[in-house]
Amino acid sequence: MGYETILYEVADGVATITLNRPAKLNAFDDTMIAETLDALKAAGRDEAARCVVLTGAGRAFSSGQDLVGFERRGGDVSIAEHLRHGYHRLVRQMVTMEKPIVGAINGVAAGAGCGVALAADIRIAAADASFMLAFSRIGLIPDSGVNWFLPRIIGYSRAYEMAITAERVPAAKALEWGLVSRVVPTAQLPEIAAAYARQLAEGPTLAFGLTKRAMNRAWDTSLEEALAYEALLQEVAGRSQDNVEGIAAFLQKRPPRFSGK
Ligand code: LHQ
Repeated sequence: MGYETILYEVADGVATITLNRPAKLNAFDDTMIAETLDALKAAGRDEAARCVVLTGAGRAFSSGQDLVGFERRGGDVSIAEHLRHGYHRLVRQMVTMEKPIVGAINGVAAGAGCGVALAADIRIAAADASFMLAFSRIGLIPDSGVNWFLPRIIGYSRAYEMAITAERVPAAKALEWGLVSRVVPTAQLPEIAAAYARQLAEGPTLAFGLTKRAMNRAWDTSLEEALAYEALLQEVAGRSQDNVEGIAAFLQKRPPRFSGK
């Protein structure tokens, strides 16, 4: 696919999306927002893609909104409209697509770049990576879903402090706070994230997708509703080829060969 601002490839069951404006630390302009959304949708549709890796080229994951491009449009631009048409669709697509998304956080994730990193299901960070809610430095509030994701992941007080101080949270602290699952040597991040994603791509993709749906729904429901919904989805998982294969493999004492269906 002919993208200008991202790289997209599907190999070994993994769709890799690389934000690719390294001279601007992968700041999001309109094209990069649209292309990332398009690539996520393509990965969602592609049966050959059973896991997604989202990462950045160069030394940053993403520095958030491209402030140069944005500022040049003048004062009459509606930020709300920009958010609704851009980041909201991106973040919603990430949360609703029923395949695991691994954020390979290779460097700083700032502003909306942090929002996009938080919308991934699992984050693996390079030792040099950091997370920064840069918004307050320019007199804004967190957006692109940060207010929803971050307190849920690290708790309100840490999230609020990150927002009002705009200080960088380094990878080691992010690990301690549960913001990332693993920290790996920077040079090895692409290889480690790819190997991990390949392993996930061999899993029961349908069940992985339904799990994502069940957990995301459960944030906003009562226990009773969550129990009812998981029973409904388990009925679907229980009729999958992978459930038959998983049980057969267990009984035959061999590793399962999941098709994702
Ligand atoms: C950039 C950017 C950038 C353009 C680095 N844009 N060029 C939503 C809707 C509408 C409006 C506003 O916002 C939003 C959501 C948001 O995302 S708000 C938050 C926007 N992001 C920021 O405020 C972060 C701005 N960047 C920084 O604070 C620093 O660049 C960080 C801390 C990320 C990295 O610092 P350094 O490692 O020291 O790198 P640097 O500052 O030297 O940047 C390298 C180059 O990248 C530099 O260009 P140059 O031509 O001088 O080499 C920067 O101008 C450019 N760049 N971020 N967001």
